[in-house]
Amino acid sequence: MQKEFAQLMSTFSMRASRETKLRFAYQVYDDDDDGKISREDLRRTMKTIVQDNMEEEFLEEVLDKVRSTPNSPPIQQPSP
Ligand SMILES: [Ca+2]
Repeated sequence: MQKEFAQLMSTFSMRASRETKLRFAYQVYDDDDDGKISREDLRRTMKTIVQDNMEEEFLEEVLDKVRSTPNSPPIQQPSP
C-alpha cells in the first residue's frame, strides 16, 4: 500500500515524465479501459468527484469546455 501511494505521488513530481503523467491520467479517467478518454468517461469521473453537488446542466457545460480546450485528450462522442 505504501509503495502504491509513493508511486501515485511520484506522478505529480516535476521529474515525472510526460508518459508517466499521461499513463496516470488514463488510469483515472479511462473508466471503461478502452484506451480513450470519452465524454462518458469524463462524466463518470466527474460524477464520482462532485456526486450530487453539481447541476446536470453545469456538468454538461464543463464537459463542452473540456472538449474545446487545445491540447486536451481526444474526446470520443458516446454512441447514440
Ligand atoms: Ca474510455
